[in-house]
Amino acid sequence: MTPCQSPHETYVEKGFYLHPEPIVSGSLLRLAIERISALMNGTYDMGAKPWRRWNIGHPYKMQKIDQVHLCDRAFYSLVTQPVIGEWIARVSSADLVQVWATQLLVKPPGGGKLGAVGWHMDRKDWPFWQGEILTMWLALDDVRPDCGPLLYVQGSHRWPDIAAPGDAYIQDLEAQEKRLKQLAPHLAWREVPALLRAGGAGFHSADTLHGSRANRTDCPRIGLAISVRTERSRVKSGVEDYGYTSYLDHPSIAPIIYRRERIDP
Ligand SMILES: O=C(O)CCC(=O)C(=O)O
Repeated sequence: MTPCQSPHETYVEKGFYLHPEPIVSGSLLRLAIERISALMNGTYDMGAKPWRRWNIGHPYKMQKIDQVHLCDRAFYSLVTQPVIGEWIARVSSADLVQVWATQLLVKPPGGGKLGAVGWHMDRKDWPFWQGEILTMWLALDDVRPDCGPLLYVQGSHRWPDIAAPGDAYIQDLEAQEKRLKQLAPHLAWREVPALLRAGGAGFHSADTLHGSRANRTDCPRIGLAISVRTERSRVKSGVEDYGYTSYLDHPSIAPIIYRRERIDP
């Protein structure tokens, strides 16, 4: 970010924005972190189950809990903190921010490539949306260079379609990178890691190429992905949505976490 650039200008230019310093308080983070082992064990305190659990109990693969805000009060409270909505609105310059998906992401240490997430653009996985969709990746603990931080490819949100949207399930990032570079040798490849203090966040557009490598520390890397729509998004009809767009009228399944008040002249 050049000194006079706003978060929104940086986001528009690079396809992501990093806010390494805490946005939310340590006490809220601790409440959420303390709930993770119960969640992993299938204990939910809001009466609903997650929509999907991925690799729970696997020693090395990324463990994920989809729609964690529906099953746990601490996570619901975290996701709906006004400051989260305000930051997403600041970065995207949106008038309305509505959560439609959350994912608790725990990358265990020691698994090498098994913990990696391949280069991908989220829009490929979310064909049921058109327009503005973005994700805030909130660090629940410090994210250091060797723990397999989320990586963004700067400017990739402007790449033409030829440069393939990638695949999150491929774990050989070097091979993917080589292939992408062959497909589009003229495109600049500049990786930026989301190095964050606990409570800090990275914000990325659904069109920004991102992924993450192995966790080479002794501790899990823990994050919460909060995916939102703004007033500039539309649901594509006739496309399988796995339920994600069916609850947009439901205030707690898809909470609106920011609405800009317009004052009539
Ligand atoms: O946490 C990661 O390493 C990947 C997360 C991701 O792909 C996302 O939040 O869109």
